[in-house]
Amino acid sequence: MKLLILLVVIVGIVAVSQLARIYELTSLLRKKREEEISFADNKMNAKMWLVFGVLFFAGFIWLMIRYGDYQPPSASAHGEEVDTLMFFNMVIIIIVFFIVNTLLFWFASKYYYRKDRKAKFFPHDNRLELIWTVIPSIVLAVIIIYGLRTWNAMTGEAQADAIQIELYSKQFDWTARYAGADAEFGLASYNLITPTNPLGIVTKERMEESLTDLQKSINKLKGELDYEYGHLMAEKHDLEEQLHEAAHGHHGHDHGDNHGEEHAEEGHDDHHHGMSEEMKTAINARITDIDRMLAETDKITRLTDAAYEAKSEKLYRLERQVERIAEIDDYDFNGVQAWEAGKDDRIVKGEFHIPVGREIEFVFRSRDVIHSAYMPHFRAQMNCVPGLPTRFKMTPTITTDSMRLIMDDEEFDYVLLCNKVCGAAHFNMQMKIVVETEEQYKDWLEQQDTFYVEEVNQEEAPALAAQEAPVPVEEVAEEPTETASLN
Ligand SMILES: [Cu+2]
Repeated sequence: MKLLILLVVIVGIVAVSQLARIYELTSLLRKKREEEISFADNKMNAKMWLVFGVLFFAGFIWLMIRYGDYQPPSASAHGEEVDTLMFFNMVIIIIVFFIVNTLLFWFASKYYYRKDRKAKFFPHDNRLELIWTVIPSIVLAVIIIYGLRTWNAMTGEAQADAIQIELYSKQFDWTARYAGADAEFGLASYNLITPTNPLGIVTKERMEESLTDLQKSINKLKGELDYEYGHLMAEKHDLEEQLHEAAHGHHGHDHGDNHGEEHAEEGHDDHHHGMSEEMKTAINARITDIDRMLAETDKITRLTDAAYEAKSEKLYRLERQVERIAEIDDYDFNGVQAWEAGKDDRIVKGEFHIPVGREIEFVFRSRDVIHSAYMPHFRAQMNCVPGLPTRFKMTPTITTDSMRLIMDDEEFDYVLLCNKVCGAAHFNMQMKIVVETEEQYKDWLEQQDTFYVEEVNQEEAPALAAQEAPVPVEEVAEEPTETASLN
């Protein structure tokens, strides 16, 4: 079908161009040059400019009336300000739009070509330059200052009693976390992510488990690198050369005793004329070691330079992870250790609830790529960046039930969307938001499991594990998000 349409279009273009060519050729016969346009033609064009201009404005006005009010009412305290800011900007843009386009159509129509008229040469005018530089500068400054003030008010510090909610994004869903009674989120580390602990919240058990796993991988890699045939042979060769050179240097020493003594006084003897006996013993011991290792044929690996490089890099990263986890050990929240703060955190998927009229402080994190948390009804949007927690505060002002009445839609629900094209299932990355009274909210929150129960009961709760696509720990941990460990 598409092919057919394409074919029709191509045939159409060919036909029109052929017609134009024929017209050109016949104009020769008619003794009239094709580019000679008559006064009547010009006059006609001038009129069409006006007609088109009027239709253009009419179309614009119709669109504004039909679709101008495209947003549902704002459901957050700061939303009103965002809408006012938007309205202010639109008014300025529309005024300029009408002025510029009126002049464009009107001038094009008025000054159509006439044989007896010559264009005026008007290269420069300081006053004009001044006017169209200064006025836009002032208008832009007003827009920017007004916008910045609104933005600063929206993103400023949250009140001390604001409810803390973390929105955690990954391809392709959202997880919400409530800080619990201590109003502190438990520390999370991407090194500790498992299918049952998708946010990587720190627990003592998980840390130990992770360290054991890491140590196993590290030992395996170290073995492969230590027993690499090419490197062992190169090292042996190098050591033998050193011994040989040392022997040679010692020989030369015999010929110049005085010279040697001078150097001995300066403490340079070893440096210049071979090595100490301990050094030789050490080198010989290493050579014996290498010979022994080379004999252990089952352990010997043979790696290309690239593979050796890649494995060394991997080893380095695993060792960094061990360091990072060790750092968590030292971390404390006002005297509470890292793995204690997370125990009362509540983790919810599918939908999350917030109370009307209370300030909510959102913290955003991302596991993989940049996502964008977008809550259109609350006029709220913030990027979720791997390794860089972001935040946003807002106060919902209309409950879901009230909004259903306002919208006259029984099915209406607030929604959290991803507003950054983040991959194949981006379109479906959403979470329902329920705004309700504080009592309803508290009841709902009470029913949500705390994180630690979840972790302990992980064998008894296969349903939760099944919800999450299993993420192999190593795969996630290998992502080069250097700053992602302690957020
Ligand atoms: Cu996304």
